[in-house]
Amino acid sequence: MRNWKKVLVLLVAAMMLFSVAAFAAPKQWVVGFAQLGSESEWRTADTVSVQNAFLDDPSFTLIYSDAQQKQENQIKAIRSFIARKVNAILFTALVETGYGPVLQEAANAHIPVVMIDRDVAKEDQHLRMTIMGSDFVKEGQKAGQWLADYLKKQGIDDGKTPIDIAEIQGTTGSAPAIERAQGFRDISKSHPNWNIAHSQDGDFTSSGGKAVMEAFLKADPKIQVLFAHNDQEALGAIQAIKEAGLKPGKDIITVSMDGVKGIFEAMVAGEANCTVECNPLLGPQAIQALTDLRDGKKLPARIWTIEGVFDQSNAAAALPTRQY
Ligand code: GYE
Repeated sequence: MRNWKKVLVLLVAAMMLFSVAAFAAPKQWVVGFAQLGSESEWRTADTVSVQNAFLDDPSFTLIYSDAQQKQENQIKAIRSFIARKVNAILFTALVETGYGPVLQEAANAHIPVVMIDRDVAKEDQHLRMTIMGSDFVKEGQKAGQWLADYLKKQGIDDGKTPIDIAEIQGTTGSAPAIERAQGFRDISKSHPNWNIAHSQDGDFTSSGGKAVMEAFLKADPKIQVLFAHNDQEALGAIQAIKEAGLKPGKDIITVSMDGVKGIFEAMVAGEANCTVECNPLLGPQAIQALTDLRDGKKLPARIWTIEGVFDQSNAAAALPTRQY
């Protein structure tokens, strides 16, 4: 009889422990990530950051999809996530428009969509939970402000003589291309002698940047400044400038965005002038947002990333600490 009681007590204790453990263990979530492609060092760092954050948290399983910079592939990927009844979708929109119907399908299936890096257009933003990433308008303004300060310090800009600027834009219709262009113009409009003489899409790639810069240089030998929407395009353009027999960083001043290692090396070599940081290491933020969502917490409408500006004055010191 006594033994019976002991067994019973032990059994009840074990059951209690088990139920506490079952209660404490987070619910397993499957999350689909509709990434847009692998067009730049930045994108690779971003993808790896998300994948590593998922590996670090076994309560989440990641289904990863690379759309190879094609919108229709992204739409297909999101539809397949819905069909698989994932718990949530992480989504980086290649361009801002054209995702309304598929986002509506996710909403109808009660699958929350969390944007990471590039957002969708205003009219579709009610169909996603939140957006995490950079302030692209501010990045454009930082680039313009750096340029204004630099030209002044170098005695290049007297406020009257025209300054010929070439702009290599990011993928047409994408949030960073639209907003970086806008931010830069917020600053350039108070410099009437700045002339954005050329502006073309380099698709955020090095080969795109090189081809666009080659065409610019053929058409116009007076270009003094290159403003590229990402470092990858700037690195391609630097190549084109060198091949044209000019010195990048001297004959043509460069300013671009991201802060990838390649541009730091170019700055240290004197071949690039400035990069405005855009942090791709969004994985931990993504996991945090998904955890909050799973716990039933309300997500903030916008999760910002904090970033700096680097030029030849601090590039060498910062290079060893760069993580991407
Ligand atoms: O600047 C660029 C990438 O969306 C912020 O996309 C991102 C941009 C980044 O290809 O390198």
